[in-house]
Amino acid sequence: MSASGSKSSAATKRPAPRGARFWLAHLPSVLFLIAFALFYASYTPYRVVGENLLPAGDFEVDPTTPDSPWKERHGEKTRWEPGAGREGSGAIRLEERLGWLQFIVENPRDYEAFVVDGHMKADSIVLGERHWRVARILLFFSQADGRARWDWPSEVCRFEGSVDWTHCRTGFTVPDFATKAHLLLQNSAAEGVAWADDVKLYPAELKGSRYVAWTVLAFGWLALFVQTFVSIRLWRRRYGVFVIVFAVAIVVGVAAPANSFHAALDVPLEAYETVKNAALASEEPEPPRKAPQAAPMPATEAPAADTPPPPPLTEEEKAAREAERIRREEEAAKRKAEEEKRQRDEERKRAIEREALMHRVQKTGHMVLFALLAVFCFASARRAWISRRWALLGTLPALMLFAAATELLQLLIEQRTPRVGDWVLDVLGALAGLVLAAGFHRLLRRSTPEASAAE
Ligand SMILES: [Ca+2]
Repeated sequence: MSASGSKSSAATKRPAPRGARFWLAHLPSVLFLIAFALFYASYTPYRVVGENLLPAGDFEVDPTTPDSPWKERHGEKTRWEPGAGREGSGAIRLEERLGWLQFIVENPRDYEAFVVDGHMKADSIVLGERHWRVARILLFFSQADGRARWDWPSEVCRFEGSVDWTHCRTGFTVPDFATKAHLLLQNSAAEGVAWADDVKLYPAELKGSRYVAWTVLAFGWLALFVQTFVSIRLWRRRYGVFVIVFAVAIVVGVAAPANSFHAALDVPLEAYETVKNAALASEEPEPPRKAPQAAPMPATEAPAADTPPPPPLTEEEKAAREAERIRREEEAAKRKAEEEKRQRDEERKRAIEREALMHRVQKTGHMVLFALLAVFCFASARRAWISRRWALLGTLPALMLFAAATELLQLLIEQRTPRVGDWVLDVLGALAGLVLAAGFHRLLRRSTPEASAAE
């Protein structure tokens, strides 16, 4: 079929059967991808190499006492419930809006990887205003300055609605930046209660067989798409170059480590901050300078300067001044601490906002790229004299397959995780592009009669 594909201008009169044959020829690749996905569903690249590191993860003793190795901050939201756990044992109860319990590993770099194993039960969990505001088990890493790094995979499992005890198990490679690992049981949902029980944290290593799995996938990928591109000589077709450009853009977007998005997003955000701060500085005539000036020259001494030679200070006066000085210093220190806390809170808020923004940018960008890819696939298929029906029937499954393959490709990238939800978004984007392209095509055909005569 590659021979007939290259002579598209000569063979203008045979639309539908070729479309069918074209997609049938790809059946083996499709089957391969499905088989690989099924295999990978039961495969993990992590091997447990040691004993459970978590003390009292079965919650048979209260983990919220001050001497417990577990830490929690939102006291009343995090409660030990004997009898609420699996098979009538004890469990930890986490209530809506930030009930959480944390265990910190102080030396994560001693391990190559971790495997988190645990159980969670949820009752009427309602998603909050952010995509992560649900009931979850997490393992996240923080760096030397104490900041948590959300650009590294962290989610073990998440729960919405009501579910009975559910088992989750996920592996995480320890990143180079990690100075601490945090195992977190969290309920930050808008509403609902969650329980966690039998939580374990195992030291692990990466299996050598993961390279075999990755190589097989990489070959399948090449077979599926590069072979297609070459066999139909996509680059020589009208709009074919656009198809290639957008397909490559999507693959690069998927393959790029998540923190490169953070870095890319930092540039405009920092520029915005700089401009905003500069604008604020020029509007306000140096307000912060007044406060430090007032501190060394207390206002209470001002009237004393008017009276002629000041009498020598009595002991009481000296003591009073000294007390006053200490009081001022303490006040200044308190103000400074408050200011620092405010700045830290602000920084954290900004980091959360930025994470949310990055999430939206990434998802929207992906959908837009798939819509554009769909438009040019449709245009290119039409140009190759595949009928409109086949252009639609052929392009949509091809795009769905491409989307699935890009999700699978994320298995090869340590910091990315394939998600069905992402695939659905991609397909929605492609669908929107196809509807647009087909609608536009129909409009064009109505306005140019010779085009419809060629049908
Ligand atoms: Ca238990």
